[in-house]
Amino acid sequence: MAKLEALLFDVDGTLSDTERDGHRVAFNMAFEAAGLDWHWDEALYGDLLSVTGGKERIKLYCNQFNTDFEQPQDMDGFVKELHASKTAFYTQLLSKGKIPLRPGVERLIHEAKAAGMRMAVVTTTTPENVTALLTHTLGPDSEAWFEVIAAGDIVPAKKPAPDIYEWALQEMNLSPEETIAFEDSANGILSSTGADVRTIITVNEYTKEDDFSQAALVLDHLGEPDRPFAVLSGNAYGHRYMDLDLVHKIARGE
Ligand code: XBP
Ligand code: MG
Repeated sequence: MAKLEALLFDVDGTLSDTERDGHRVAFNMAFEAAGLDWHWDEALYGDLLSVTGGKERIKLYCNQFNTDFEQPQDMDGFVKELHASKTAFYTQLLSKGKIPLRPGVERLIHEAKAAGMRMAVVTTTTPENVTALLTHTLGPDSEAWFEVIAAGDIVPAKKPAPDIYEWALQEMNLSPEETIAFEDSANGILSSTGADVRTIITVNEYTKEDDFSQAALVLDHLGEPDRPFAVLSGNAYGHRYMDLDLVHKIARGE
C-alpha cells in the first residue's frame, strides 16, 4: 500500500467559508463600481455556484439569468476586466480579516507541517486570492508551506474536470494513492475523485445537499478538541476532530 505523502487542499468552502461573505460580496462591489445594476443575492449565488471560476460564473449569469443584458462585442474582455475588479475587492476584504478559516483547518495544517507532510492547494480561484487568504489567516510566510499552488487558469478545464488535480500530482511527482484531498462541493469531489484521489468532505450551507457518495468521509467541519465534528457519512474511527492520525487511517481505508 502506498504511503500517504501529501494533503491537497481546496480553498473556497474548504479552508474558509469564502463564497457567501467573500466572493459574492466582491462580485456585487465590482458590479456597482462598473455602473451595472446587477445584484447577486445569496439564493441566486447558490445557483451560480453550479460553475466554478468567477469569469465562468459571470458568463453563466449573462447567458442564463440576465438574458436582457446586451452583451458587448468583446464579451471576453468585458468579463476579464469586471473579474479583475472583483479580485481587487475580494483581496481587500481578506486584508481586512473579514473571512476566517473554518474550524480545525489551522490546527491540521500546523500538525501536517510539523510532521513534514507535503501540502498543496488545488483550487479554481485566482492565485492572488489564495495568496491573500493564506497571508491574512495563517501568516505572511504560509504560502511557502504549500509545495504547489494549483489555481485559476493554470488548466483550461476547471473543476469538475480532474485536470487541476492531475496537474498538481504531476508537479509533485506523486501518484493519487499517495495523496488525500479536502473538498467541500460536488464539483470539487468530481474533480478529485476523477483524478483518483481519495477525498474528505466538509460541507457548508451551499453544498450540504450535494452528492458526496464518492467521499471517504463527510463531516460538517474538521472539528477542534473542544468542538467535535459531526459525521454525516463514512467512518471516523471514533475520532472527534480531524488530525493526522485520522487522515492516515482514512488514507489506508482501514
Ligand atoms: C471556487 C470557485 C471560484 C470562486 C471564485 O471553487 O468556484 O470560482 O467562487 O473565484 P473551488 P474566482 O472551491 O473548487 O476552488 O473569482 O477567483 O474565479
Ligand atoms: Mg470549494
